[in-house]
Amino acid sequence: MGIVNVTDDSFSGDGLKGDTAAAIARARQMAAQGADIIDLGAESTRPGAAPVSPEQEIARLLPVIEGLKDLAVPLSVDTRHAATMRVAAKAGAALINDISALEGAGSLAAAAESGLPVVLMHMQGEPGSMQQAPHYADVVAEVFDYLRRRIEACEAAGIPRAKIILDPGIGFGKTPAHNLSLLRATAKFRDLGCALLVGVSRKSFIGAVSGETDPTRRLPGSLAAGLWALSQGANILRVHDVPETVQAVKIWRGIGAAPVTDRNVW
Ligand code: 9MG
Repeated sequence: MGIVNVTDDSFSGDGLKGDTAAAIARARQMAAQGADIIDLGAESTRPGAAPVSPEQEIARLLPVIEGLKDLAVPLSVDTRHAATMRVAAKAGAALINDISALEGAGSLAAAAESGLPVVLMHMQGEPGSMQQAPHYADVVAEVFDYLRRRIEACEAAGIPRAKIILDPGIGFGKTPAHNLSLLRATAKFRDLGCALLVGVSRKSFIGAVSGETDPTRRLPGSLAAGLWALSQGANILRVHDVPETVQAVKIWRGIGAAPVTDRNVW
């Protein structure tokens, strides 16, 4: 899943500041480079970021979705707003990616009516303040339990489990240690019976562990964490660096697909 941020800013330095033509070009480039999904977002989720109104969000996203109508790769819309979900679904979006796991007013109903698959992500707090004092007694158990309850809420609203993709929300109200614990436990989230999405690309825990302060220089750490997640059962990686990730995944898959015999194992 390639990330296209039509935001004023972005923690990773890739915000396209509402530039429709640049967002369309970036999405087409990512599709040509091998992305299977393009995630379009118009609200920065950088820690400390201010919220965006649904009207602003729609004004930024709709022309981009319309400009990509002919793209063979499905579009995901990254939004917490029911109004945006409705407009995006009508315009042709194929997936709803909600960092608030459809907790917003009317979001469960809007997503259910759309019939689209949904990404339910865990976040402690709000983007504006979530990194001030993240706290858990047991981060894996709490995130697992939260996602289980959100699956139940979705099913009650008419969204079947088969259309639900879960995401532990790396970096959303979590310390570096919380993020590492969640990644270590990736396989456990498969017990919930849904596909898994993981977003580690350029995130601050990679900086905390490696010492790399510039997010645009965190590709090696992003690939290491992403391949770990895939090896533990994740199905989708949300990434900024599409061609590099596609190459890494091809090699990872090739190794996994090779027949293992006592002749070719050294
Ligand atoms: C919008 N956004 C930013 N980071 C994300 C992540 O890790 N997962 C999902 N689903 N969305 C994200």
